[in-house]
Amino acid sequence: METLLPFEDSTQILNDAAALQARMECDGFFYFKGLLARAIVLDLRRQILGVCQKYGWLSPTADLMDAIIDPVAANAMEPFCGVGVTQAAYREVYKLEAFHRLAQHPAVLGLMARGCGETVLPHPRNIARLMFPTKANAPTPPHQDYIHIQGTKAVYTCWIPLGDTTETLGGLQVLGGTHSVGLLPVRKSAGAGGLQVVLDGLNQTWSHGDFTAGDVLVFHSHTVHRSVPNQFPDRLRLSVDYRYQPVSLPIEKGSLQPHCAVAEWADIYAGWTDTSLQYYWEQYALEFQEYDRSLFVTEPSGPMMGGSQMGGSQMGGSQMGGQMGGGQMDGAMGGGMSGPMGKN
Ligand SMILES: O=C(O)CCC(=O)C(=O)O
Repeated sequence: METLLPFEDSTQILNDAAALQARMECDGFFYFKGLLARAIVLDLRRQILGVCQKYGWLSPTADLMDAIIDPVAANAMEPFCGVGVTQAAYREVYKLEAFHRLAQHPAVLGLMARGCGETVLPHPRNIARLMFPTKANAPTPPHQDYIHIQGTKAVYTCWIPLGDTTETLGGLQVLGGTHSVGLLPVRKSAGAGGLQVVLDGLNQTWSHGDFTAGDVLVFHSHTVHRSVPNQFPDRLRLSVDYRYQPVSLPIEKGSLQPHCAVAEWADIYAGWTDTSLQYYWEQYALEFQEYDRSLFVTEPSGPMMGGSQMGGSQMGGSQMGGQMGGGQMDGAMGGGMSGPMGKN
């Protein structure tokens, strides 16, 4: 049975590294109300919506910032790699300097450095989600990010809604405490990532709430999370997923590549004003960890979980893994955390 618990705002402990680490150790996530200035988030929203407008997927009569879709045009598009729009449009979004700059906003980097207790490495493989409420874009199923990202389990996702995002619009929910249960079995599923964890027997108290522009949700790579269905037939949900880890821990090489090979870095960086946002990871002597395919085994789909019932795909590993950020698939590590926000 599922129950819901409202997000608790962690702003009071924002500058307290020990308290942040203790909360992550206990809950596997934290939520900050208004961590970012609304204007910065809305500026990126405007730029991304500008791309959608160019492709004709938004209503020509509505205010751009309301993100009202043109249903005929939106339903005709074929979304790429779980991001909600075509590869060509995603490439344009991926080239936006502001999209990558937000990942390195001082408020986010400071928070992640305090949580990690050492220099933090933002993964350059940032992800934008332009979730048009179309048949092709199913909600993101409950999953753990680690299977897609690997390297170290001490990878943390910052999920940032680009605009006010009520649950009716399809926000994110997290299952607190699941960072300590180890990697759960998976089944194929519709939605970004193409896999859902099997939650049988687990306490399902989902933390949830409405987000406003500027809010940030941070969770451990083992923490189960999901999006909820967008109930608006005509409104687009926009968000970004950014990942961070302690620089001293191993990383899987794919985390340093553009998401889903949407373009080359040289092409993405063309015309940027801030070169410090480019190739910044090359300053570190990183330890690399091979992607582990050996433990990826999907369980048979249960009732209501199969791809066809949910309109899901029958994709193979590399296609599915890429959608959540992993260039590849699979992987497993034991549960539990150690050290600041979990150090391995
Ligand atoms: O925004 C979504 O629908 C999925 C986000 C997600 O799963 C993540 O950030 O890891």
